[in-house]
Amino acid sequence: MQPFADNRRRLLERLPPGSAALVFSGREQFRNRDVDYPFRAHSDFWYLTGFAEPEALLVLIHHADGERHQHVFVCPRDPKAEIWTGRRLGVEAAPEVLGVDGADAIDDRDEKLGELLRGIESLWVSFSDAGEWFPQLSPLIGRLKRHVRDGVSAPVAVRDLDAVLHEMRLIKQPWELAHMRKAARISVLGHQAAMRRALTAAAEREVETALWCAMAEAGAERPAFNPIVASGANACVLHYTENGAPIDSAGLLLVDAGAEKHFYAGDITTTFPARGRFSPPQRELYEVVLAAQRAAIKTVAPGVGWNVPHETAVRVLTEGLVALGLLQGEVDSLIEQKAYERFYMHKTGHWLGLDVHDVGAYRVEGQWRALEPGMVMTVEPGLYVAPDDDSVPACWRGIGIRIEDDVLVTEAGHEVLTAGLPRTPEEIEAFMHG
Ligand SMILES: [Mn+2]
Repeated sequence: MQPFADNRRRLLERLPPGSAALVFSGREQFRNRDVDYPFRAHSDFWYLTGFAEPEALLVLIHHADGERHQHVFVCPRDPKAEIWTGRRLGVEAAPEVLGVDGADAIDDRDEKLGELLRGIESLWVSFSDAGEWFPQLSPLIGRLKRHVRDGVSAPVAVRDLDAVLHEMRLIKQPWELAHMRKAARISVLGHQAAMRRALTAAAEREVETALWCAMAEAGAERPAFNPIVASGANACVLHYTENGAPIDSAGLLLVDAGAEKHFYAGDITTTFPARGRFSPPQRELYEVVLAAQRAAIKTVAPGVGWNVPHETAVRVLTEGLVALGLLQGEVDSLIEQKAYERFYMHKTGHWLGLDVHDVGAYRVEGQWRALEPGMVMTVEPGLYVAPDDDSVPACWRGIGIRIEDDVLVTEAGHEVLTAGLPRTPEEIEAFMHG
C-alpha cells in the first residue's frame, strides 16, 4: 500500500495548513430490481487508498499547527450482510491495512466529522462531483458552525480539490506507468483476438465477446469503458455501444475498447475489414487516417502544445480528403473554415490514466498546455462518411474509420504504449489471414 500512502503524503504537502480533503469511494448504483451495476471505486479514492469498497470516505487533514491526520470511514464488519454482499475490511483492520491514523464506521460519519474538522479553515472536495458534495457539506458546515460559541473556528472556504489532486494524477509515476503498460498490452491482445474472430463472426456481439475473453484471460479486471464494436455504417455513430447488429461482411469493423488493469485504463481503436480484405475506397480512406495518426504521434514531445497533435492530424486529414475529392478547395482555407468537421467531428485525443478520459487541465492560463514527461494521452484521428451523405460519391458512404493508440510523453519524445498491432492495410490483411 506504499504508493497510495505516498500519494496521500504528497497531497497533504500541497494543501495549506488548516485544510481538510474529503474523498468518497462512491456508492452502489441501482440497475433494476435487486440488481446493481458493477461497482468500481472512484479513481481519486483509489489513487489515495488502493481500497475498492463502496461507502468509504477518506479524510486528510493538515491542521493549522502543521499536524497531519489521516482518517477513513468504512462499512463495519457484518457477518450476516457479508454472506450476501461479500467480505468487508471493517473498522478494526482499516488503520493498519490502509496505513491511516484512524477509522470509524461510515454510519458515524456526521458526528465524527464534527470532531475531526474542528478548527479547519478550508474544506477541499472534488468540484467535478459538486452535485454529490454540496448537499452533504451544508449540514456539515452547519454543525461545525454551532461550535463557534465554544471558541472553535468553522470553515470559511470550500475549495476545489481537483485543482490539486488532478494535477498530481496527470503526471504518472513509474509504478503507475508499469500498470498502464500492462493495461495497454492486455488491450492489444484483446484487439488481436477481435480481429481474428471477425473473419467468421456473424454478429458484432461475437467479436465483442472474443475481445473481452482475451482481455480477461490476460488479466484484465474489467473493461475500462463500454466497448464499441461497430460494423459498417454503425462506425459513423461515434459512441455506438449496442454491439447488437449482424456483421456487414463487405464493410469495415471499428473496435474501440480497452482493458482496465490495477484500475488503469487502456484505450485502443482498430478499424479493419470484417472479412480481412480492404476494398479500394476503404483502403484509400484508411491510409489517410493512418497517415494522420502517424504524423500526430510524431509531434508528441515535452514542450509541445496539447493542440499540436490535433492540428497536425487535421492538416493531414484535410489534405487527404482533398486528394480523394471528398473536399474541394485549398487546404489552408478548408482548415480555417473547418470544412473537415463534416467528416472529422471529434478531437484527436484525451488524457489517459485511472479514468479513460483522465483528469487534468488541457489549458493553463488561457493557453493550450505544454506536454510534459509522464503524461499519457491517446492519439485517435478518424474519418466518418455518413451513410446518407449524397453529396459524395456512393463508394465513400457509410465508411467510418478511427485509429487510436496510447502515447506516453517521455524525456526524449514519446513512447507508444499500445505498440504491437497490425496497422497498415498490408499488415492487417496478413495478420487476419495468417
Ligand atoms: Mn479514446
